[in-house]
Order: sequence, then structure tokens, then C-alpha cells
Amino acid sequence: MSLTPPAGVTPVPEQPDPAADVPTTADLTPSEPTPAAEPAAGEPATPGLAASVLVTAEEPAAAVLAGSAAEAADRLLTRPTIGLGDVVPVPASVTPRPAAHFVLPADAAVRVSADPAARDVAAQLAELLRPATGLPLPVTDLPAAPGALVLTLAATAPRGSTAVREWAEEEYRLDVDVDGVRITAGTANGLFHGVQTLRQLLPTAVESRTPVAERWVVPGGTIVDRPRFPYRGAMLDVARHFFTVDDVCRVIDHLARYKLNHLHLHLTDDQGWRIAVDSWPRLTAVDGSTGVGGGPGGWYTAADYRRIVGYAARRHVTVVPEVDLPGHTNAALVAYPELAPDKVAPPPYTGTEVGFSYVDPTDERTYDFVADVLGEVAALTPGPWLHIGGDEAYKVKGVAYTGFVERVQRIVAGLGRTVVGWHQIAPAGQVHGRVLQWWGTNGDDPTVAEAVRRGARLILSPGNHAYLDMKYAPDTPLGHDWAGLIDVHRAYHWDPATHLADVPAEAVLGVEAPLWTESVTSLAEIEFLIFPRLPALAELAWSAPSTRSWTGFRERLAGQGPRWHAAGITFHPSPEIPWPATSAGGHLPGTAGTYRNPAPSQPAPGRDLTAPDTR
Ligand code: TNX
Repeated sequence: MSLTPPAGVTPVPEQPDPAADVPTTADLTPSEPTPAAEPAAGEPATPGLAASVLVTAEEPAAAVLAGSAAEAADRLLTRPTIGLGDVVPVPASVTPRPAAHFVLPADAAVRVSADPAARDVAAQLAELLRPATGLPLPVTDLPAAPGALVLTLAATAPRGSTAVREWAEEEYRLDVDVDGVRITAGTANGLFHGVQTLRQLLPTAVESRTPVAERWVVPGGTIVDRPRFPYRGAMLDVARHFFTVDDVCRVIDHLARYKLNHLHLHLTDDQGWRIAVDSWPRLTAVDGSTGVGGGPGGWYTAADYRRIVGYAARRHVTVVPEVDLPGHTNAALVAYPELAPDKVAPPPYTGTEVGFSYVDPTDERTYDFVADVLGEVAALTPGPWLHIGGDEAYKVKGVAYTGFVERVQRIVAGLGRTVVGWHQIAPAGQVHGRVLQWWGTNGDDPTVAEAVRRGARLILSPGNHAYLDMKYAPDTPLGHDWAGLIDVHRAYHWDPATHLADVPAEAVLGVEAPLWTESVTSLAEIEFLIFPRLPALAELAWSAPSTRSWTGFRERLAGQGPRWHAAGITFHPSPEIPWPATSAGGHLPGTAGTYRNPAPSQPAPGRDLTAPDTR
């Protein structure tokens, strides 16, 4: 790793630094967490310096002096191992003050303004830090006190000493000084992003789930940060293979860590129906228990789904539920043959072919079904979006298709929600606010450009850059390659604002990275495909182009590897990234140590996953 600050980092001339000859920041190999002995009850695992100074009642003045001297010496000996700009996604502006680093004292508290949402962010900060630090970290009200982590909601953004301005959406400011860390924002959402940044500025060992002997030092300076795009997301296909509520919650944690704010759940497909619908109970009773390869499947009850939505909301992530229509509906037809064009139940489907199934667009019963299902899903979903799929309905053509989509769009609008659909819905009429999710591989798409001229907005998921189910390399044991191989450079190397021809940047709402799960059967496999590519897409969605570069990104990403390792997150050790050697001198065991190759995936009948991209 180099000492070169990432683009956008503004080093500020410093006072002479007494410890300047000590190696600093990113060129130090982050050390592995050192397991510490369990602390005695009520005793911090890492006593701050105050705790190691003997204070006696007879000699108060001497004790105080000794305390300050020891504290000063401790600060000089404790250098940050992380640079203030070593954050993914790279912040909008970084102003390091190397002499102003902060060392978390044993009696540190989290101080927060009175707002309940801000208080909850403060509680989450304490929850993040307690396991590794072993510190009690009480959460208390303002005012700020020395040694504290202070979270403040402020109506306007501080700018210099007197000037103020309006906050941008989701913006935060983080100030690290000798006597504390302050995160300020206009919303709890902004504070939450600031907390994620602070987490990355603490030593890697902060990711440990058990107490570690470490000096919890944070590099000094100021970060002011805000997103480029409002919609930053990932999609998880829970239909091809089912994933439990706990698995989904862990994926939400991964999103939140990199400031992604939407989780799109692909809830229904040919192989399974994963969300209980009271008015059509056979959907899950019959189709909850299947999946690709005939696996056990599963489904979410309303309570399960609420748990996911609530877990996400606490982390400022909005769930976008997708009910894929009119194609990808074999499972629904198995349970309710009345929806099938020939009114005959097809056999359950466990392969990975696409495009063969559809609900009957000429039967009114189909629209009752759609209204009931979307109504129930909307009632369980607090966010504004309802995703209606629309992809690969190869057997519903022309006006039959656009007419169907237009009716479904009206149902969504009637529920007070905003339509999202795969970009195949582009030719259908516009409804207010409609969003197309573009997953093409060629940035010239006149039909989509035309829909944008009629008012559609876009979420970009280019198959050949953002599809997390594509293999990294020919020998990747999981995934597809119909859209090409996607290594980290390919995931990073495109610009959402200019990617589609004849589409203005203002029409781009953001970026989403879909993970289809035909070949993915476990949480470890999900993680293997999303790390390290998801952070690459997160940076495209969050950071301004002027602040980011591939060279800077690969250096910063390398620093995340030891964090994933410490947190027990499986990842692909992409050869393009200069991962630091572990303290044992070996390479990070991303694949070898924590990832087990699954059995070779079974190609499904009729689907040639090696076929060239024709979409
Ligand atoms: C295309 S992308 C699909 C999915 C598959 C995926 C596999 C899109 C909207 N549809 O049905 O799972 O390819 O990569």
C-alpha cells in the first residue's frame, strides 16, 4: 500500500510532528487481531492509559501530572495504522491532520443529540465497537465531553468557523481531534454513513467479535462526504435458491458497510415462490419448498419479511420487493393453474432455463391475482418501490405484453407506490416516476433512451459490469459467463452517468448489483461473489468521479481484506488487488482458508451457460 492520498484528499500542512519518523498510515501492514484474555466482568479488555496511572489520594497534583504526561507519551507512541483517506467508497473530501489523532479512552462514551433516530445510530455505533474493544461505551445525551464519540444532528452543515449551508442528502461530516470524534449530519441517515466511515478508520481488529488488546486510534482530520447517486443497491435472488432471514440480514450488513441503501429481493421465479400471500396461500404451500436442483427451498412468512424490512430500515437500507411478471411464473402456475394460458398446471421446475412460463394476460383472474399479491406485498413494505419484473417474457409479445405491463403499472400506482421494472418494460406507457432497471451489455439502447425521454428514470445494472453472478475468471467455481467475465477492474471501470447513449445523467437514479443464484447455494458463496466486487460498485455509486481512480481504489480495497478476514467474511482474493500479507507471512486465506469449493454446479436441462451473450 502506498502513502499517496487518494484523489480528492487534501493534505493540510501540519505543525511539526514529533513522531514524524515513525512509519505512519497505510504502508504498515495491518496486523491480525490478537486474541486477548477475557476481561474480568466490568473491566475493559484494553485499559486506556488513565487506567494504568496510579492515582493516590495523598498526591493528587502529582497524580494528575503523571496522568497527563503518560497520556501525552501514550499518544506519541500510538500512531494510526490507517490513513484518513483509506475509506471505501472514497469520501468527497478528506483533510488529514496527522498530529490530531484520537485514542479511544477506556471510559469513552457515545454522546448524541436527543432525536430517537440519532440515538439509535449512536446505539449501533456502541454495538459495533463493544465486542472488539471490550469497553462499556455508554450512550448518553449531549453535551460533548472530552474523549467522547459525539453524534450530532444539526439543521445546517458547519462550513469553516461561521458560514453554514444546507446539507446535501445523506451528507455527513466527521471531525477527528485529539480530544474526540464528532460526526455531524442533517439526518440520522447521514450519521449512520459517518459511523460506517469511522468503523473503517479504526484498526482492523475492530472487526473482531471478541475483545482484542489494541490501541483504538483514529487518524486526525476532517472528512466531508455525500453520495453521487441517491439509489445504491444490490439484488439478491432468493427464488432460485432460498436464503434464510439471517443470511439476508448479513447481506444487509454488507450493504450498509459500503453505504449502499437499497436491497432488491427477487422473491418469485419459475423455481419457487418465497413470500407468503394470505389471499393466495398455495403459492408458498406448494412452491415454497422447491428450488434449482430440487433443493429444499423455503419462504418468508409475513413476520419473517417484516424482520428483514425492519433490520434493513435500522441500517438505512430500503427493501425493494420484486414479483416477477408476466414471465418467470412457473411456480405460480403450479399452485394456481387458473392463471396458466391453457389452465393446466405445469410440473414444478427445478432447472435454470428462462422465458418459457407466463401468466395469462387475457384472463381477468390474472389481474385479481396481481392486485392481491402486490397489495399484500406493498402492505408489508414501508419503502416506496414495487418491482414488477417484466424480463424475458418471451411468449407474451407486442401489445399483449405492453398492455399487461400497463395494467400492472396502474395497480402499482393505485397502491401509491413507484414502479420499478427490468428495462424490457420500456415500450409500455409511462406512469409517473417509473424506473427502468437496465441490465443490457451494450450501452446503445434506443428503446430505453426513448422511454427516458417520456419520463422514465434508470437504475443501471449493466450485465457485463454489475452482475455479481458472472465469474471473475474462467476457473471461478461458481457463476455464469453469458455477460462475460467480471473481475474487479471490470466491475469498477465504467461510469453510470455516461454509460447509456442518448440518456442524460439526470435520468440516472443510481446503480444496482444483482446476484442471481442459480449456482449459489450458501451464504459463503454469496459472499465469495459479492466480495470484492460489491465495494467496487458501491464506490461508483457513492463517490464523485473526480475523487476516485482505479489505482487508488485497489490500494484502499486491499485494506478491506484483513477486515473481512477478521469479521469472518468469505471473499475472493482477486489477483488484481495488492492484498497485504498476513502477519504469518502468507497470503490472505480468502479462498483457501475460508471458502470451500462447492461441488461443480449442474447445468440445467436446456440451458447452455457457456453460450455467447445474445441478450
Ligand atoms: C437473466 S437479468 C435474468 C435472470 C437470470 C440471469 C442469470 C434478468 C432480468 N433476467 O433470470 O437469473 O440472467 O445471469
